[in-house]
Amino acid sequence: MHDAVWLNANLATMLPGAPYGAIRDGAVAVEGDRISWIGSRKEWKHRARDEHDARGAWITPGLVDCHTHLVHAGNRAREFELRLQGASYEEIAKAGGGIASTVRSTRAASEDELFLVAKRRLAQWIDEGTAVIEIKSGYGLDRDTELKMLRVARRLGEAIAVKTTFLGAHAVPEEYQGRADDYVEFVCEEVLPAALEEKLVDAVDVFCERIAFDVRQTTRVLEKAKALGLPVKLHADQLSDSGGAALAARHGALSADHLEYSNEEGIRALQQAGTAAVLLPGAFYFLRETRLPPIEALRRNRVPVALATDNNPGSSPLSSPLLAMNLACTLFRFTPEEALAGFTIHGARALGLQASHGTLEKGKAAELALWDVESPAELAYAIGANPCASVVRAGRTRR
Ligand code: DI6
Ligand code: FE
Repeated sequence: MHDAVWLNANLATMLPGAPYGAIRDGAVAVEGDRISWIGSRKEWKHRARDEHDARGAWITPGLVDCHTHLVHAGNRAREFELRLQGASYEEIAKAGGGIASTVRSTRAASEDELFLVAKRRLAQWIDEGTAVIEIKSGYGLDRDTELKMLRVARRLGEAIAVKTTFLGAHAVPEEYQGRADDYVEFVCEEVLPAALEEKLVDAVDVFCERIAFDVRQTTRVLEKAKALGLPVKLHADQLSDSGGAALAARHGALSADHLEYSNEEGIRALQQAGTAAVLLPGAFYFLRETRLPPIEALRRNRVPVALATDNNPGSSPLSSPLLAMNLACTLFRFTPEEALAGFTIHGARALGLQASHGTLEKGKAAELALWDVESPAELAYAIGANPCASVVRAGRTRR
């Protein structure tokens, strides 16, 4: 006896084979928090305590947003205005705005204030069928604020599954100006160990970029993370080619993110290391980038390509996974199927969750999104619509 079954549904399993791994007129059953049966309706000869009529909806795995800076205080609308008057993102950062300005707001906010704004923001992900969200630190840049951000991220785990990423090496804070190496030591020897001790860290990330940390400094943080037994990720080649993709691959990173300026060698290295690429069309759009990520090379080398919102106040104030899918199609020429794969099977892979999330398969987490659409391409097609009809979390209908 299964706990519940959804009948009269089309299933986008996202498994390779058919487009979207589709099973038309399918059935999916759950027991506890796992998928216990999936297949074609005709073969469903079992019983379940709850029978749901999905009314022809498409069911996908709950979405996975594998790269966000969701926990932060304040906003940067003023910088948006300045950029519209001609200032560049890098100029604003160098003049003490940018990340530093969000650091000031985030340090000033109490943990409860930070939790409330983040929770309000998070509602949109839940409404759009998200099952897992990754949340980075990196707007504290001191011990207490980094820990505060990570605690807030953990608390948000009541509403949705959260993976935390320590991004202490996001920028050099004002008090360490001109002493970037000392800051890197502080991050490695004080902040990261303290965060780990409170069990606040699932992975470690570094902003490897000419306005942030160079390859040597990045390597120091990645090696420390590995010595502590933590998986790593990397902000790589967003604004310039600093060999970030190859560096991520060399360290066996879960993912290398952004990649606008990555070269083919770096892409091949990702493939060989099994590192996922994460593309962030929100940042590309909002910064009006013109250099496209190497999408053909990623396809040719069969690198799993995840998509994410990169939600952050400076380069991607985007709070919609669905809109990110649309942007990937219009700006990067993704197919709608690639876009959905980016937020399911490949997004899960970028967080090391491929065994439990990202596809509809027996034994995987019972995290489902039901969509009022006639075809799954509609998810990436519409601009600003939300056809999510309901969400199943840990086997139970939550929305
Ligand atoms: N890359 C980005 O695009 C964001 N962080 C990063 O490492 C920008 C963060 C910000 O401007 O606040
Ligand atoms: Fe980012």
